Amino acid sequence: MSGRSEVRAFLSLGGNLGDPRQSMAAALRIIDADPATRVGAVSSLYRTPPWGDVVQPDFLNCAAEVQTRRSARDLLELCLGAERQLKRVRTIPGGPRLIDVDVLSYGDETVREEGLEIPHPRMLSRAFVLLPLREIAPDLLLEGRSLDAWIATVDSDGISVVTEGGEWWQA
Ligand code: PH2
Ligand code: MG
Ligand code: MG
Repeated sequence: MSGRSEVRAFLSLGGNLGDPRQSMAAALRIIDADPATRVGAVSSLYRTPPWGDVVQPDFLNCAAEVQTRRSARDLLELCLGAERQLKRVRTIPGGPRLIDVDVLSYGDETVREEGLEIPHPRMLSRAFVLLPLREIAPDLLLEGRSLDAWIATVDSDGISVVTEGGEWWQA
């Protein structure tokens, strides 16, 4: 792993049970403590209405940039390990959760494997992913279009910033 050069990846974090701010901060600290990965820019913390068909509380969401020498699969494992360490239990698909850490992109690679799809297949239709991501990567192109262009196609109603700036996760 040490021979591999660094790749810039983007993560989406969220949660709507317990203390999601603490869980998201703890997840980012776990990821940053990995010897092959460091957390770069982190977005403000956003409150977002639940997306999808499950009736559930509002979420907190953010986006984070990481630089990593892990492969895409190993980066996902790091994120899932952080979820496990924070005692995430998987119940209803798309339902309430303490913490969710998704890999949105990994360099400019496309991966379509069992359990690992990068870019994340549903990110382009989700304002709770796109708004935080634009804050830290305003020039990122997804499928050749800017985040501004994608955001113009989604419903951003009800989304607000609860903690401005990218420092909220640091101890
Ligand atoms: N995650 C989901 C389902 N719905 N809605 C919001 N606002 N934020 C999320 O992180 C979220 C969701 C499943 O991953
Ligand atoms: Mg998710
Ligand atoms: Mg997930």
